[in-house]
Amino acid sequence: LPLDERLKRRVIDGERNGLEADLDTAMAQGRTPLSIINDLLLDGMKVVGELFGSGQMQLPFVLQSAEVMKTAVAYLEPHMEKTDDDGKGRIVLATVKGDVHDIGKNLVDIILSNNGYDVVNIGIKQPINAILDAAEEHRADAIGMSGLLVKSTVIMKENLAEMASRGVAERWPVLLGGAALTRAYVEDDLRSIYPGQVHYARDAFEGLSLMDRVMA
Ligand code: B1M
Repeated sequence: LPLDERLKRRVIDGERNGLEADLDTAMAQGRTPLSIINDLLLDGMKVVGELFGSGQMQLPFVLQSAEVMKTAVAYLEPHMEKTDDDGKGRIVLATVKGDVHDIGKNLVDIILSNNGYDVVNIGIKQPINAILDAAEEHRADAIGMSGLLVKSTVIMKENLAEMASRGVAERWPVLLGGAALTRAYVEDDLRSIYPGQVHYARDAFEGLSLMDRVMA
């Protein structure tokens, strides 16, 4: 297979042997780490999602695909461009309660960290109390919640309602992202229950531009 196709295939097949060598070759050929992730590896992940969703792929294989994705991102990360900016603001990032998906959240972490933000990534399955405690403790300027399950979109709504009832909505602008969310749900439904700022980020780059806007 041609290199691009092979890298995509590695994610679909969960094949790690020789992954680093292929990543090196792709970079040597002039592909940026971000283009490898966005244009090749995430394409493979999309196929995995489709195969899993239609019952053609079982969970242990999805896990292997996720491992390839994580290994690749960790390998590429030191090669990514970083700005010299520093101290642009601090964000607490979490995957919401009940949800283990963290590849997207961790990409958001990398993109924000590489672009001058201080990211406090508290991990997966985080209840709202833990998120707010971390935001308080680290004096965060914003909170980012990720979640991929449909159930997580409901949890996000509950979290915002909780923040509103505690009167902390003005303190923390919230960024939301994840495959099950839609812009309309965030901007029409969630904004109406949250007296502070709440924004939908389609991907990690929109997350970055939103942070830039929030901190301006
Ligand atoms: Co899961 N899973 N999974 N899974 N999994 C989905 C989400 C699913 C859509 C697959 C499917 O059925 N087609 C489906 C959800 C269906 C639904 O809710 N309606 C699903 C399911 C059902 C499940 C389990 C319930 C399966 C089971 O146990 N029977 C289980 C859930 C367990 C739980 O959470 N309690 C489960 C488990 C897993 C694995 C552990 C095997 C693995 C996760 C490994 C890991 O993350 N460490 C996994 C995977 C890999 C997927 C798919 C195939 C791929 C997800 C992924 O990493 N995508 C996924 C299919 C899909 O998403 N369509 C699926 C790549 C990643 C970069 O994209 O996270 O969307 P994403 O991030 C994007 C944007 O969304 C955005 O930026 C990123 C791009 O730049 N973004 C943000 C995300 N968060 C953001 C936050 C921001 C800003 C932007 O600011 C704060």
